[in-house]
Amino acid sequence: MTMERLTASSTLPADVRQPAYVPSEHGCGIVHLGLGAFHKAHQAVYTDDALAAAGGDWRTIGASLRSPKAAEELNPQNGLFTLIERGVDNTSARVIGSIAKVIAAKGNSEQLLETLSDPRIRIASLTVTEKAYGIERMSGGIDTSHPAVAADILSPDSPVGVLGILVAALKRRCDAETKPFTVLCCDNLPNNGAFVRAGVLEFARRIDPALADWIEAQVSFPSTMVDRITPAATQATLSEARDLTGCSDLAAVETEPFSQWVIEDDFPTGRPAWDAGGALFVKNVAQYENMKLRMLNGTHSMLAYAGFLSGRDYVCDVMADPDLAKLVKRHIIAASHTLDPVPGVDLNTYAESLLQRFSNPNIRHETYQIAMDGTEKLPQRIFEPAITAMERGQSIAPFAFATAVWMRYCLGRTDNNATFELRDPRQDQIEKSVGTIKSPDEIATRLSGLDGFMPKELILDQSWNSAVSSKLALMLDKGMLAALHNEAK
Ligand code: CS2
Repeated sequence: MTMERLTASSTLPADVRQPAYVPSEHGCGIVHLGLGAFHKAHQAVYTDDALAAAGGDWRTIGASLRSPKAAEELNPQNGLFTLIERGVDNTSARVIGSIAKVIAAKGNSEQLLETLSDPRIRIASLTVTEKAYGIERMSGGIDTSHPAVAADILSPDSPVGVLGILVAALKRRCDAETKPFTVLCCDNLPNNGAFVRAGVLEFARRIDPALADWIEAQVSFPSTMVDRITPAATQATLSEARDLTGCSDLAAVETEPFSQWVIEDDFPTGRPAWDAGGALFVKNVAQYENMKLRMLNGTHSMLAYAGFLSGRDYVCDVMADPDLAKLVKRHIIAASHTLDPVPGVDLNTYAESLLQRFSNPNIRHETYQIAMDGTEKLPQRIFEPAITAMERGQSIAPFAFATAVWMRYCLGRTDNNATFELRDPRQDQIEKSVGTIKSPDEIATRLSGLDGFMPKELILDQSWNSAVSSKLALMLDKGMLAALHNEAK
């Protein structure tokens, strides 16, 4: 028997929480670019809470720039989807009503631009991943070799990339003399608001300097720290959603109970009452962002490479391995020592909560998923804290180890010579630079030298280089398990 799709007219079991408002009675105030599992498990939930608590025309129109999948999954369901929360001891399901619809914008951004031109849209939020922006990390300038940036400079009126779409939409708002939307970056990047602002301004200046001046004066780009561990949805997610709701839901997602959102409160044209869902509005997000990037994400990247290369498929398997668990703890503590105090947060308690979150056996978070896009992640997660550790005279070993294990991963084969895809935007450059080279020193030198990747402070430091290459050498000589055991001693 085929089960009915989840829609606004589905009757749901009493233990499935439903929107405490009538979704169709609320207009849209947000466009979200990059509508994937993370948005559904995070911002969409805060907006659902805000609509329930304070009402308002704040539903979200999603857009996906890469694949039509999100639109195909959500539009036939009136934007509704099931959020499965998996704690250590219990699982619960909740249907979220904050998404109105999704626009599939790949290859045709006109509908999205029209939507963004509507003055009722007051926020354009983003979770497009680090690599989608086309902004150079070190200089903060736009990367004209990024395919979308290059294409959009040539055809700014029919943009395909993030910067091009934001600038073309803001141009329409400026031309129509309507107030702009606030740009809310929710990607895991330090000072993410200022980062996107710099990219948008430079892109705009290239095509229309007067527009750049208008954006500079009118548009706000608050920074945010977002956190919720959300593995990619699988068939198991969808079948559990069926069991829990009695409906077929192709858009279901699963996530952990923990959730955090810290936002710089700078929304000249208003915002939902996200604080009703527990979001924290602050003046300065930087300390929170660094805490999360260095302690959570930095450790994640280290454990993803170390775990994947030693045959651990999931983060919870990593935590069940005594050597790896020790290295995880060591990394979290070392990262915490590179931070300045974070208002209202006890870093030891935060460290403890990370260990528990990583150990949750019901969250099947693949190490291979986290390993993706290393060149986009290591600078802020590993290199920045490594420099601070160096300046403060603290041990650099945990950061050198994380770097070495990423380099080992870049060779694209396990100890048993099984090959795998790196899944990194600079995969070709990585493969070319390491080729068939065998010497660990040479591999380390070449990967450290990838253009614009590792900061000079590290490249020029003798003790850093020898720590990285000796750790890599051990992995290559003795194999991953022995190297991990040695590192964890
Ligand atoms: C992870 C993050 O895939 C990754 O790189 O480190 O997606 C992480 O799970 C989230 O930032 C948690 O909030």
